Amino acid sequence: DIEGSEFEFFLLSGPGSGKGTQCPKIVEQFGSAHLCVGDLLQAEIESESENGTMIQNFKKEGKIVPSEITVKLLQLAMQQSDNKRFIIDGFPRNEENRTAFENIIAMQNIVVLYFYLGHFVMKIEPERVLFFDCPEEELTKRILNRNQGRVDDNIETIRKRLEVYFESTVPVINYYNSKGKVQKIDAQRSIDEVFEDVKSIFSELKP
Ligand code: UP5
Repeated sequence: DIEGSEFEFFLLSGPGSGKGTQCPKIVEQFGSAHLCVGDLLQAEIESESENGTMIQNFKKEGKIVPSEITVKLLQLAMQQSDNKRFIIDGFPRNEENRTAFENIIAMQNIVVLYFYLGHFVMKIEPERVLFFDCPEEELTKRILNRNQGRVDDNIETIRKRLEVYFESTVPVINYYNSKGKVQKIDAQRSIDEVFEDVKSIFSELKP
């Protein structure tokens, strides 16, 4: 349920940094809802919806799908969930995504109006942003080793995805960093070691 959600975590980092690997572990231990926008888009492709072909082409090119599509899918997934804790994986990927998402959350809040410590609070920003820090060569190596037949897991598309990441997503991470929201995790370690750090961040939150 999008109204009165307790927290949203954004997971923002390079392609292949381990977002999709860590999320199921977080869900298992902390019971949040994992919303991977890449998976929501893939479901659209597979359901052969009217936007499916266009989304597939963006993905093949490593480009960012227009916000009007991703925000709508995200909003629907949040509304359909019974959970009030969301981990949003791989989004917002550029400034346009960020402002489009903030606008829908702000609109919801105008309806709900949070009353907190005597002030009306518009909670339009995520509680925190997790950033998995990992060098480019390691990202490329991991994606090339994944071998799951993804249309974007080839060297040519990986280069484009990395370019888009540095050009468009890193500024979003920097924006949240300037607001003190970002928690950086060294992701060039084993899956279990990374999860130990993730766990300690989630353990600080109220149950
Ligand atoms: N692996 C994971 N952790 C490891 C570790 N610690 N040590 C060694 N190996 C590790 O991991 C990648 C691989 O590395 C796996 O084989 C894993 O076993 C291993 P994974 O957990 O899958 O990494 P992740 O960060 O999730 O990588 P992914 O490639 O899925 O990230 P992307 O951000 O590129 O993918 P996403 O699905 O979010 O997006 C795909 C495309 O969809 C985008 O390029 C874009 O075209 C589109 N999109 C949008 O347009 N808008 C959006 O908002 C979202 C997506």
